[in-house]
Amino acid sequence: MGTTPAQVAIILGSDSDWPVMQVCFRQLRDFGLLVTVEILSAHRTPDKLREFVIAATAAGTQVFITAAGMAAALPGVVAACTTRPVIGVPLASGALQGVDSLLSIVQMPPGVPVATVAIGEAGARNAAVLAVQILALSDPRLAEELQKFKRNQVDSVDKKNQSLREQLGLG
Ligand code: RP5
Repeated sequence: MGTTPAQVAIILGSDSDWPVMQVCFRQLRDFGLLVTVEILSAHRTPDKLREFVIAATAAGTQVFITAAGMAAALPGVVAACTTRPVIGVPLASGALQGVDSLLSIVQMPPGVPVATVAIGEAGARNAAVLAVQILALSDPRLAEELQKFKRNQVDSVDKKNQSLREQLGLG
């Protein structure tokens, strides 16, 4: 990490998670956030994972976004090592196509929450938006950007609605 700490740290269990999670990274960057990405595994590199989370928390990282597939211990371990909010993205790798990961991430014991989003790309995108919503509580610029984001979604659906109705001859 450089001298300015990342506001959001994305932690991936494996490089194989990146193709889905890059959408999360891009969405955070589009909101103008300082973001870092690390590949660290709860099972394969447990000591390094713990060291990173403790150091990033001390440096000022405000939200952790964690993504893993299969028996996904990563989000829970990160939540065990920090008091900052942790968002978990279940990924569809392995025979159970993400259901294993979803249950591993969402079923945290009381006192150690992980905000769990949908499996795969929808979850990756929502993890970024949720992180922005958390940070926007104390950042008026981000709060305004979120308003624009919502307005853009409304405009996009309006256009699709109009286009479909025209195709169907409904005016
Ligand atoms: C998890 O196991 C990773 O997050 C990944 O989704 C899955 C498979 O990892 P690789 O074998 O592709 O490294 O820990």
